[in-house]
Amino acid sequence: MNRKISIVGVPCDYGQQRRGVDMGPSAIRYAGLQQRLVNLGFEVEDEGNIQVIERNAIEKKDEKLLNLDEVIKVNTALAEKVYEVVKKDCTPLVLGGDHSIAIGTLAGLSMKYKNLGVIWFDAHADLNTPETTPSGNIHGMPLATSIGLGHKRLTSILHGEPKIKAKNIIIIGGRSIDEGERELIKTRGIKIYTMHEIDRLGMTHVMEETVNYFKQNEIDGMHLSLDLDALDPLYTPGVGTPVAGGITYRESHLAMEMIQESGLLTSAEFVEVNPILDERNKTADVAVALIGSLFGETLV
Ligand code: 4U7
Ligand code: MN
Ligand code: MN
Ligand code: MN
Repeated sequence: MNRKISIVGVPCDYGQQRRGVDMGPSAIRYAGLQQRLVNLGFEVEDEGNIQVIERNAIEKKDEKLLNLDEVIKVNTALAEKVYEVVKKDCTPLVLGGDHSIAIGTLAGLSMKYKNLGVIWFDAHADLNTPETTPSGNIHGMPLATSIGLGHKRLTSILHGEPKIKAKNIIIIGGRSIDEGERELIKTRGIKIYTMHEIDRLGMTHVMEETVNYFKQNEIDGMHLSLDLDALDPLYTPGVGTPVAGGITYRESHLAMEMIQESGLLTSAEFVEVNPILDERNKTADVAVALIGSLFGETLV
């Protein structure tokens, strides 16, 4: 990883029904993000926010995929921004926003990385398609979209090819997986460490296997997409779709530290922080602490 980080905020809440997650980027910045990275010796440029049109101004349409036009608009702009950032050899650090924004991040990254490894730290698999979605919420679809499955207008953002390969995805923390997602995990050979495997193997083993797997696949870059609902709601209550029985504070830090140690990381995004549902910015504080570990803070 190089020593230049570009922060990109995406105040988007169109991928799901609740308000609040649009304030995620502000909450994470307010928790001291930039200083934390500067203290680690990085040159940090805050690129500001991707422009998102005010939600109240939108008339509600009767559509299967909620706010499809707006999600496409935000993600197209984000994809172009991420591409711009990697072109100037900076490390993108994207702040959400709901998880639909991973569609744009991965589209942008795909312009540079042709064999990108993706760690999907999440309670959910985000592998729904318009056919399988139980909710119509696009934040449950970014992984499927990025392997080329889903609404044509979403899969063709920036270009029409799949943005990542199914075999280069590792989901960590899964504990709320829908039927259609289960099917895709099996048929497409997507790797997943559910809470059951994390309990049995321990996070150390899970992360060692993750790093070795990516090395075997000869990835040319590694992206971390971290949904704060991967952690137990005890530590990150400010998320829209909390699921009990999650990853602990220390386990998640250990995972970040081991990603840093691997030397493979080339980009990251932190999503789904919802300050309205939070307790005194606790979830944003955890996000910033995790980012600290991810970028090299050590305990001594
Ligand atoms: B998140 C869900 F049905 N699977 O598709 C869906 F359970 O980005 C939840 O991981 C998706 O927070 C959660 O709506 C999306 C549901
Ligand atoms: Mn998610
Ligand atoms: Mn989730
Ligand atoms: Mn969520």
